[in-house]
Amino acid sequence: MSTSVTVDDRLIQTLRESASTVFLTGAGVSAESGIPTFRDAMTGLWSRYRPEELATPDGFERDPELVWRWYEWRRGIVSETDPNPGHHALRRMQHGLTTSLLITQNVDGLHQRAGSEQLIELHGNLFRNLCSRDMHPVMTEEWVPGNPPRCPRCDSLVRPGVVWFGEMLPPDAIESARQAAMSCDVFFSIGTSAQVYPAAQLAEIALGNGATVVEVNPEPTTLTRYADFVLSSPSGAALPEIARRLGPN
Ligand code: BJW
Repeated sequence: MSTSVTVDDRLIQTLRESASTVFLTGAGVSAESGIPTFRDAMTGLWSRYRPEELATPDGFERDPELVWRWYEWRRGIVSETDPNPGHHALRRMQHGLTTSLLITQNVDGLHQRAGSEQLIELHGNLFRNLCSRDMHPVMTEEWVPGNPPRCPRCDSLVRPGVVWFGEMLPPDAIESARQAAMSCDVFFSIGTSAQVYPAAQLAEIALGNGATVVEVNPEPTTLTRYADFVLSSPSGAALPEIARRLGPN
């Protein structure tokens, strides 16, 4: 990545002194792997597809095949990508910090593939499936591509294991994320438009509890004016530079 990024010395010092650091990531972190974001004006998924048709329980009830095929298409995109320098830098930064937690809204599994460990997935994972009746996990091997399969236990339709609009986030995940945001010294908001709740509330919680808030995003968001440090660069450039400045690990 050739973009040059300047990282404030005070941010590096604050990070070195931080007893607990939280990283919240969104779709922008995976953009440089070639995965479309949701809300970017020209390239985001929601500029081409209607969220209420594809990412709601009602949409799935109306047209399960359409929804299933859309998720199959997205699984295909993700399967052909790799973690980018931003994902790898996050893993290195986590190894170098005293205590840290990575909270992601992403469903692509790229943080895990980059080797990140202390990780919470708030919105599920594209590569898991659930029974649409009682949401128990269903293994994925036996169906014809393109059609939503049936649950082997109860014959209900199988659905993607992601959190749609109007659905609750996994209670343990959001509770742990809130606790971490409440008690951290430094909170990073990386590659997210900060528009979707309750994930967007985490930065507000951290701010309210006096954490140093850092935003990494080439575009301004509603959080920008409240952040202590803003790196207006792609995460694939900014995060490796922060990791480099923090030192070898
Ligand atoms: C870069 C970059 C680079 C680009 N480097 N950066 C009315 C009806 C129903 C619900 C609601 C309602 N009003 C409010 C709600 C609540 C709703 C909500 O927040 N809606 C708002 C949109 C208004 N939330 C929910 O429904 C949540 N559940 C809930 O609240 O339960 C309680 C409840 C129950 C019943 C009723 C009401 C409340 C669930 C939210 C689930 C979100 N699901 C999705 C889809 C997941 C599955 C899938 O992938 O298909 O999650 S939506 C989508 O948005 C996805 C993302 O995780 C999420 C956040 O998006 P993100 O990551 O911020 O991406 P973008 O595209 O928005 O931003 C990318 C950013 O990257 C941009 O800023 C770029 O500039 C930047 N960028 N390149 C760094 N290289």
